[in-house]
Amino acid sequence: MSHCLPFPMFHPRHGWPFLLFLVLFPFESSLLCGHPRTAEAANRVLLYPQSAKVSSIVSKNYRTAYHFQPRKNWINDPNGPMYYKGVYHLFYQYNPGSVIPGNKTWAHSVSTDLINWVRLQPALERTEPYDAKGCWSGSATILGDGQPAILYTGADDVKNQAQCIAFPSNLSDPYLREWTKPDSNPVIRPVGPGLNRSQFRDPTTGWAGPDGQWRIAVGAELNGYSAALLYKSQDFVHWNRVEHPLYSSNSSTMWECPDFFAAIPGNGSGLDPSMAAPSGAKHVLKVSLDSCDKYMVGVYDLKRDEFVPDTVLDDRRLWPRIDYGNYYASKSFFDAKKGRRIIWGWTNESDSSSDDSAKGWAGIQAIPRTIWLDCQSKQLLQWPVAEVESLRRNGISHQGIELEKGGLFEIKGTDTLQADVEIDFEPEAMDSIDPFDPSWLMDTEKHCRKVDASVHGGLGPFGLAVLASANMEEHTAVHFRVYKAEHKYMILMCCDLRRSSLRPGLYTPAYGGFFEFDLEEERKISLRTLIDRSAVESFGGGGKVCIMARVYPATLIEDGGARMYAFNNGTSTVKVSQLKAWSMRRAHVNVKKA
Ligand code: DQQ
Repeated sequence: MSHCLPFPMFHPRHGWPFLLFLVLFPFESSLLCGHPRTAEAANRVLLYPQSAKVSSIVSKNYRTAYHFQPRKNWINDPNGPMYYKGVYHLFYQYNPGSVIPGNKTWAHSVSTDLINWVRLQPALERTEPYDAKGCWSGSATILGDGQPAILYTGADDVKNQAQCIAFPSNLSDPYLREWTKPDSNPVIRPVGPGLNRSQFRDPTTGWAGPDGQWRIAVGAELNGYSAALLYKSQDFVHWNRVEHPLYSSNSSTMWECPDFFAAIPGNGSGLDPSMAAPSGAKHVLKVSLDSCDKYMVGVYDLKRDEFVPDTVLDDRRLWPRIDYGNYYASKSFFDAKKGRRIIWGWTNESDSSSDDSAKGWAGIQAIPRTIWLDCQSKQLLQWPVAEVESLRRNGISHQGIELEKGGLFEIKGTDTLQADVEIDFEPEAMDSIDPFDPSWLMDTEKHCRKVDASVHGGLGPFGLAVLASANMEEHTAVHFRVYKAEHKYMILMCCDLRRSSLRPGLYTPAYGGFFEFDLEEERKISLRTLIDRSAVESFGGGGKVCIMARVYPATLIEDGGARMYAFNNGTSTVKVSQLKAWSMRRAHVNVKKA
C-alpha cells in the first residue's frame, strides 16, 4: 500500500479518482471549549454552551438552508450513520415534542447523496423498562452477513445506563423503516467493579478482531476516571467485558461518544471496520468531553487488545480537536459506496433557549465531512463531502489580488447568506513573521481574543469577513495569523464571533486552533468557508483546523443584505492567488416524509 502520494488515488479534496442542564457540576470552565464563564453564568456551568436569556428573535432567516436539521424541535447527537443498499442513513437524538432536550428518541432520515434528506418515522422510541428514560446515543454496525445492527444506550428509571441492541424488522426495505428490540436486551448491563452505572454509554460501531470476534468500546466512568471499555462478542448479541479498557485516562472523569477507527496515513480512503486493518494502519480514538471532540492517534496493539496513543498528553487542553468551534458528539462511519470515512457532528444553537422556543427548532448537524489521517500520522484532516458541491451555482473566480496592510476586497456576485468560498492566501514576504509562544496552545481562544482581526500583526491577520453589515459594525471574521516557531511555522486560525451580531447578550466566543504548516514548501494557506445563514463552517490549511460556528446577526433579520470580504490586517502584503465563491442552493432537508 503506498502512502503519502502527493495526490492519493482517492483524495477527498480533489474528488474521486439549552440552555441545558444547569448543573452545578465541578467542571473547570476554562476546559470547556469556547465557553468563558460569563457574568450571567458565573454560578453555573452550561453543558452545551449557549447564551443566557436574550431578547427572543423569531426570524426564518436564521434557519439553515443546506445543513441537516429536522423540521422542528430539539436535535442533538448524530447516531448510527451508515450506508445500506444504496441509501445513507442518519439517526439522531431528537425530542419530538419540544425545543429543549427530553424524550430521547432516535429520529431517522435517509438520503442518496448525504445532502438531500427524507424523514422517516422514528427508529427507536422509549418503549421498554430498560429505555424508559430514553434511547440515548449509539452506533450502527454492518454485520458479516450484511445485516445492520444498532447498539444504543438505554437509560432506565433508576439511572442505570445499559447497552441495547436493535435489528431491522425488514431487511429488504433499503429505508430500514422499522426496528425491533429483541428480548435479550439489555445486552450489556452496567456491572463490574469501579463502574459508575449512570456514566456508561454511547457504544461504538463494532470492529472485527484477529480472532474473528466483534469488539466495541463504550464510554464510561471507571474508578472515577474516563474509560473506553472494551467488549467482545462472537454473535454481536452476547458480550463479555475485556478485563482492561481499550484505553483510559485519569485526565477527566467520563468520555461520551467514543469513536474508534483505523486509517492509513496519507490515504484518503477509509477502512471497513468489519475487515482486519492492513499493516501500516494507525488507529484513532475520538472522545467527547469538555463540550468538544478530541482525539488521539496511535496503534492498536492486537496482542494486548489495547489502544496505545503515539503521544500521551497529560493536559487534555492540548489534545487535538476534531473541530475547534461548536461541534460535539461526532460519529464517523465507513462509506462502502465511495470507500471513504465520513464524520457527522452536532452543532447546538448558541442563541438562547427562549430564542429556540421562538424559532421552534434547536440544533443542526455540521456538513458531513470526509475524514482521513495525514502523512505523518499526526493529525486528522477533514473536508466537506464532495456532494455538497452539487449545491453550488453562480460561481465567481478571481486571481492575484494584492492585499496590503488594511486591504479589503469585497466578494460580489454570489449570495452572501448561502455561499461556499475557497481562498488561497500567499504571503509576499516572510520577513516580518512574529515569534510563536507554545503557552498559547493551552488556551487558543484566549489568544484569538487577543489577536483580534483588527490588530495588526506581522504576517496576518488575513482572512474572510462574512455576514457583514455595510459599515462592518457586524461581521464574523475567519482569519489566520502566521508565527515562526523553532524549525517550523505555526498558523493560528480563528473564527471570531465577538462582532457577529449587534444583538446584546449573545454567546459570542472567538474560537481558535493552531496547525503546523510548511510555509516555505507549500506557500499557500487555504481557507474554505461554508456560509449557511446562522452557520459558518470553516476549514483551514486543507482541513487541518476546522471551526464550526453559529451566528445570529441582526443584518440577517433586517434586510438579508450581508456582505463578504477578503481582508489583510498584517504588516506584510498577502496575495489572494485564487478566490472562488459560489451561491449555494437550498437542499431538500427533511421536507418530505417517506
Ligand atoms: N448525548 C446523549 C448521550 C451522550 C450525550 C443523550 C452527548 O448518550 O453521552 O442525548 O451529547
